[in-house]
Amino acid sequence: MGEDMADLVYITLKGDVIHPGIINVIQEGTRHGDVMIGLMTDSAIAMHEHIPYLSYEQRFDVVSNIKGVKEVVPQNEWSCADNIRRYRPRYLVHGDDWKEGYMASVRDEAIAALDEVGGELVEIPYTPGVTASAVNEAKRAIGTTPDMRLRSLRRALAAKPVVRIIEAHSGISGLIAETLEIVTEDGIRYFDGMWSSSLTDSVSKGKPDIEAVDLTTRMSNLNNILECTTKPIIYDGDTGGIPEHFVFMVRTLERNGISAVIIEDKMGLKQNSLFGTSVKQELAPVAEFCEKIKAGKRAQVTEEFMIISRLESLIAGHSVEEALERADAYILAGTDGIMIHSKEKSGDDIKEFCTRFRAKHPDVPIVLVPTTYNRFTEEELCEWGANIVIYANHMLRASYPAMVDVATTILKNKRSLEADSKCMPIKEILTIIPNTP
Ligand code: SPV
Ligand code: MG
Repeated sequence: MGEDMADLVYITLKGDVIHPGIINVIQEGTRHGDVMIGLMTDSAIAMHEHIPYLSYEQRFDVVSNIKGVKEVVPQNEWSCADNIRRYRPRYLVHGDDWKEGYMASVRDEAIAALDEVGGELVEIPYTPGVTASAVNEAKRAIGTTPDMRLRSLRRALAAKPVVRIIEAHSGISGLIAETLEIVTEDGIRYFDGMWSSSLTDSVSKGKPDIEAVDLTTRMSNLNNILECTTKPIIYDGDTGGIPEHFVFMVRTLERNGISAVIIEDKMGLKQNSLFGTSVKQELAPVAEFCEKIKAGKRAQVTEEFMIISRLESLIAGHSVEEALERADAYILAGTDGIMIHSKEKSGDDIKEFCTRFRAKHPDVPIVLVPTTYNRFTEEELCEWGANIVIYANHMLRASYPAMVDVATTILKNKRSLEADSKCMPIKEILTIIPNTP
C-alpha cells in the first residue's frame, strides 16, 4: 500500500523471431517502468512485411514469457499511435533503426501521439546483424510442411485486404514468386502465393490448354515448386473432370499441401477462356456443377482446403445476371469462394458482378484474374470486392519472348557474343539457387 505505481512503458513487437536486439529493447524498457508489449496482429503486419511464421497466439505465448514483460496487448495497426493514445504510456522504447526507411513515418506518428499523451520516446542503438530479410531467410531455411502451407492461404486471406498471387510453372519461376520483394515507402511488397495455371503448365510442355496434361503429370511438375518454396499454392483444376475424378484431385492436392483448387463450370472440350466466344464455350448445367462441388467438399480431409468455383458465364457470352444466379447456386452447394472471369478489357462486367455479388455475399472470397482488364490496380479491384488477384500467366509469357530474342540474336550473328548482354551472368545463374554450396 502507498507504493507509487510504476510508469507504463510501451514496446511494439512482431514477436516472430526473438533475437538479442529485442531483449535489449525490453531490458531498456524495464529500467523505465512496467513493460507493456503491443504485439502486432497478422493484419497489422501483412500489408507492410511478410506474415509471421508463428500465429498470433503462438507469438503471444512466447512474448508473454519473456523476462520483464508485464502485459501483452494486441496492436491492430502497423502504427503504434492508436495504442499510445489508448494506453497513454509514459515511455515508448524502440530501436533507433526506424529513423530511416519505411518505418520513418511510423516513428513520426508515434512521436505525435506521445506528444498528445505527455509520453517520451526512448531510442536505443539498434543491434546490427538482424534485418527483416535475414529473418525471412531464416524462415525459409526452417521450411514448411504440407499442413502449414495448406493453411497459409486462409491466413493470408484473413490478414490482407487483397492477396496477391502470381503464376509459377517451374522451380525457377516458383523461386521468383517465393523470394522476390521490393521495398516501398511503407514496407516490403511481395507475392503471397502461386497459381498453378493449366495454361502455362500445358504450354511449357508444348501442349494446348485442353486438359491434355493429366493430374499426375501436373503434380510431378508442381513437386519441383513444392520443393523450393513455402508459400501457398492455388491449383487451376480446369473443369475438375467428372465428380469421381474431381474427388481424386481434391485428395491429391490436399495431401500435397495445396491450399485451394479452382474449377470452372464448363463442359465438353475445355478451351482456354481467353479465346472467349471465338471457340465453343459450353457451360455445365448448374445442378451438375453443384454435384461436383459437393463431391469435392465431402472428399476433403481438412477444414482449411478451399474449393473455389469459377464462373465462365461472361466468357461464354452470357450476362452478369446469369453469373450471379450460378454463384448463388454454387455457394449453396458449399463452395468456399467464387472466381469470376472475363476477357473484356473495360472491366465493366467484372465490376458490376463484384459489386452486386458483394452486396449479397459480404464474406465469400472473390478471385479475379485481370489478364485483359489489366489497367486496374489491386487497390481498385479490392474496392470492387476482390480478395485474391491472380497474375495468371505472366512468368511464362515473359520468358518466351526473351528466349526467342536470344536465339534469334545467335542465329543472326552465328555466335553468342551479341546475345550475352541479354542473358544473366554465368556467376549469377550458378548461384541463383539458395544454399548452393
Ligand atoms: C490459366 O491460367 O490456365 C487460366 C486462366 O485458367 S485463363 O488462362 O485466363 O483462362
Ligand atoms: Mg486454366
